[in-house]
Amino acid sequence: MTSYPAADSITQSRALKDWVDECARLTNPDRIVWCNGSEDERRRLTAEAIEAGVLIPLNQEKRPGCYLHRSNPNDVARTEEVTFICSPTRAQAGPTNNWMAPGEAYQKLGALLKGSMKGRTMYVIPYVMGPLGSRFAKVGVEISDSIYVALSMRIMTRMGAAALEMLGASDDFNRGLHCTLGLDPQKRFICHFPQDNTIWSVGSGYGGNALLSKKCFALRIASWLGRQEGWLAEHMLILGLQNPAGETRYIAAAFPSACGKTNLAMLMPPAALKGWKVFTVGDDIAWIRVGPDGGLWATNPEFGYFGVAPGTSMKSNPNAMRSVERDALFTNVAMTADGDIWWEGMDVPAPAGLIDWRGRPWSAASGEKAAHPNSRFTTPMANNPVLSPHAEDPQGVPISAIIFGGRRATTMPLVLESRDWTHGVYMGATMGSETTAAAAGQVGVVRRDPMAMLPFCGYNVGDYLGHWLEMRKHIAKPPRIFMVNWFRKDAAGQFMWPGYGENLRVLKWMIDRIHGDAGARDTPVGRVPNAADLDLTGLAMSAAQVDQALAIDAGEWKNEMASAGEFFARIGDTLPAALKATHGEIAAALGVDATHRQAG
Ligand code: GTP
Ligand code: SPV
Ligand code: MN
Repeated sequence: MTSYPAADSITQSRALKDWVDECARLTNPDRIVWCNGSEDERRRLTAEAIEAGVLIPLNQEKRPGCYLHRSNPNDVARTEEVTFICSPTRAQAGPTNNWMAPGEAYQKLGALLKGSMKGRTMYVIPYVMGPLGSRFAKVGVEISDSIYVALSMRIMTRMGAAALEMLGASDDFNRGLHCTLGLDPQKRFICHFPQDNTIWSVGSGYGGNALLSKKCFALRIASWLGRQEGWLAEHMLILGLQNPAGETRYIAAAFPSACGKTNLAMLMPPAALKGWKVFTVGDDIAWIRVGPDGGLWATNPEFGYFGVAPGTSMKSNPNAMRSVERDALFTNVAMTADGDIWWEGMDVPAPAGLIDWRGRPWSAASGEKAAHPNSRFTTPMANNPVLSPHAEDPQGVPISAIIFGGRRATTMPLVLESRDWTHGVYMGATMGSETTAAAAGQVGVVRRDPMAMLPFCGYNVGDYLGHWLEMRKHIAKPPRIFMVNWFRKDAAGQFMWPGYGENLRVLKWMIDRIHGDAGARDTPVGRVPNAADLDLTGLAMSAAQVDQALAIDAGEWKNEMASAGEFFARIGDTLPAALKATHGEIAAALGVDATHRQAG
């Protein structure tokens, strides 16, 4: 097998060279290509991907540098049931993760990987997560036989020479080995070895399964590193909110997959709220540390966005639409007759001659979606017209508020403020949300998704919640914690709240609660504004309608408490006592039994 260029001319890390050799001996590729992240390399790989039918050029006049990828129809979302945490013991993975013994996993996947790259190219993809030169930053190297992965990684991460420079002669890097294995669902396993800083992923080419920098490293492995090292790796967007006086405050928000992070991070303020601006620091992942001032500081470890396409329009998220005007990869969207893109909820009628996400002619009469519900765009964050000037700040940004939020048709009010850190952690810990198309399986089922990390926590969830509580001791100036729900529905099944840009009104209330004098009423489950406490200037909704979105329904909360209680029981021994106590106090205040589901 040949290597371009020779490893010795590229890296001083003996450990890296040895590991690449080891992977090559196992998988037996025809050639090894070390990626350097250059523009020349992008052109070359793109041409090869087009030649191989992996990428389809879009209309280069309308969308310069943009390409379409159609995935195997059996490989369109993360697959949680074949995702494993391979810690030494089952207890370390905890009750919410699939566990496989490390020896068994290495053996099982090793057998699948044996000779698996014969006839193929092995890409060695070094990357940095976090701003260059930052104490937050970490190096990873992904080895993959997928040219789509290589091209995506150069958008999503700081890929190539910069990573090898940061690594130097060190052996401290995440080792990610990925092989597509013909995309056979029977051979699909995503295995994490936190104790070895290693990920082995086989049988899938899909985003979160295959771009190992993202959920695998920056959340599952990093959450575990964060516990060892005293910081937090979270499934959170980070935004800067600038008021008319020009002061900017930063907010981090955790919502489950396909529940609104990218949209909130790029929010376009409503015209009626003059002088307010939102800037994006990150749209999916936050690495958070205690800063020298005793507050929490956050960075976005990524370099691009892997965003949900359907529902994105010039009306709902104009900044996202502008971010995909050039140099974007689209996966599983529909293609127009003139080589442009289209998806449901783009707010332009489906043009004639549309080709669906599988490459077949589409007609509205088919009753099928033209774009896959989990179709996505991959685009450099530099394309974002409202990218924060601090998005690459090595120090990160100081966090004033943390938000947890789910997709809930009932129960959860538009916004809820916690009483203190422990109550806020309780809110995050008991969060529920309806499942979405971002993961394979049934859509629309409410499940407990603590801190939006259920599929992404790399260790025992009880210990994870304990780590959140423990962090408080090191934070002299803790951010305030809130809960939101943009997705509550009325009796007719319509969203009660218009969402998107209008969500700014809720963020403004939060900042006014922290730094100003906005009002709220106390309830057993937290503090809630009355409609009169929110700035509703220019909003086409009556105060009564807003109050409906803010209502706390005792009957709904009885079920909510029971469901949270069941989840806590499932966590078992490792559940922190303080959270159990908070649960009991709230249940008592609501006058309900804390452990058993109520009839009706
Ligand atoms: P991941 O990338 O999977 O982590 O998703 P995400 O949390 O970034 O979700 P995203 O912002 O892409 O939104 C997912 C879907 O929710 C899209 O179809 C959006 O149009 C829709 N959505 C986002 N914000 C709102 C909102 O405020 N109200 C309503 N009704 N829908 C929203
Ligand atoms: C999510 O599912 O939360 C995503 C997409 O952000 S993926 O990268 O596939 O995890
Ligand atoms: Mn996500």
